[in-house]
Amino acid sequence: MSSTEETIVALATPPGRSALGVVRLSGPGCREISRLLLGTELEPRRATARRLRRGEVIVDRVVATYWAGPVTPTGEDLLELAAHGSPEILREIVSAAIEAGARAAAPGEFTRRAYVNGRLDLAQARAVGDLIAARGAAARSAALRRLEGGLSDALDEVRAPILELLAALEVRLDHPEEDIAPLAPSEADASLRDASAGIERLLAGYARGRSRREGARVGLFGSPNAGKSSLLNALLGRPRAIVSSMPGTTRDVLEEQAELGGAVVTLVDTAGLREDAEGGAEREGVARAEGALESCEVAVLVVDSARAPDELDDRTRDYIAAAAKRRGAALIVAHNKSDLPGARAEHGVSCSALTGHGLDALEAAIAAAAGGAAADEGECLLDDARQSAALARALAELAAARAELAARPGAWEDRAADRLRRALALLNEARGDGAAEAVLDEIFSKFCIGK
Ligand SMILES: Nc1nc2c(ncn2[C@@H]2O[C@H](COP(=O)(O)OP(=O)(O)OP(=O)(O)O)[C@@H](O)[C@H]2O)c(=O)[nH]1
Ligand SMILES: [Mg+2]
Repeated sequence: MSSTEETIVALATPPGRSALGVVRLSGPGCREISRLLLGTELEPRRATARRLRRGEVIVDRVVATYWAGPVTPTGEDLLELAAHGSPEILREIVSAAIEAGARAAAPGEFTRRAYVNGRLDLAQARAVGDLIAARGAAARSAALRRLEGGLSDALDEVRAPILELLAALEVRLDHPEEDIAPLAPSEADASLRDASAGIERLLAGYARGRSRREGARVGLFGSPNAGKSSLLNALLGRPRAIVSSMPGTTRDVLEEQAELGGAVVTLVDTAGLREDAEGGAEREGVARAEGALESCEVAVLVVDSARAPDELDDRTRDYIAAAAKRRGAALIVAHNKSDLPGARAEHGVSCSALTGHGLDALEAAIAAAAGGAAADEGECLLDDARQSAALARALAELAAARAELAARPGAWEDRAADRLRRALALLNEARGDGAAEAVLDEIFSKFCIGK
């Protein structure tokens, strides 16, 4: 679909009224089209203010910049027209460009051309989409790191020992007459271990990467009236959930996305847990809260710190703590209502949904548990299911190669080389080299037009 013979055009800024709007063109026709629309030759890389015409009609006064390919973001000639941000003007400019020989770009086509022309690899191209879609500072910086090639570099690092080992094997297999000394199995094993460890590190970052993008689920649990809904509202900064002094107010599970301490999370408010829940709706609410506990990465146990816990509170606390432990979820205890006289806080965070006291600390504790902590800033992240599946299969191939080595130390080269070739192909697949057209279509169709 993306014949690079064609010049494409699209609005690069969001539709609607704004101070400026940018129309972007990429392809071999940029120079000619700029001459037709602006009546002049543009000097490359120099922003020039000109009147833009559609036929005889002046559409707007624009700032036009032309870049000559191939050292441009798309790898082709590129033309950017910054106009006044009126939808009518911008539509006119796109129409004028089409009349002058461009065609409307498909979603993601600019980025796709960058990929086809070797300006970005597929991991980077995906990162462009992620960067634009990213909510929260952590997701943004992870996407930016991938755009800068962090993941590609990490994959190169993993590939290096495999390539080296394969080359050493192949020269021996292809030239048996040369009488080269056989490879020491222990050395080969060390290379394989190296590469495997690198892949394992990338895979370990996957779960965290995904929760960064989609947001970890953070559930608020506890006894009725502890202030779960009040805390949800306080963390969101708006009255999303109904709050009342009646225990058993919240009946359903309520979910809202929020950005806490740089991490995107999905906050989940639940019904207060109690065994003697009255009536169908409240019992159903308790059942749903228990269900929500099964899907959260972080459980916040909210307790009313101004009230001495009774036996039911203790059982609720134990139940939540046990469920969190069983699932490997982080547990944070929020001692709410710290503003009330007699409020006590043992281990955990002391806070008040009412006054806002301690909410910063609670946010920070949630963000750290949700994996958005600044501690792992430098880590390269893998957050795509397809890439992680390819890496997992590559890891299995390396394990199989090591098994060959262990099983037949005298005659392992041939079969191990086969495994290594497959592992390399899978690593290339993770990187997106030679991705099938259908895969590209799927990836780029998720982009908006103009990207
Ligand atoms: N003084 C004080 N009151 C609070 C605080 N947080 C909540 N409350 C009050 O406690 C009562 C219960 O609050 P909710 O947020 O509805 O409690 P909940 O845990 O969602 O209750 P259920 O949905 O019934 O399980 C309300 O009257 C709130 O105004 C707080 O930090 N300080
Ligand atoms: Mg509630």
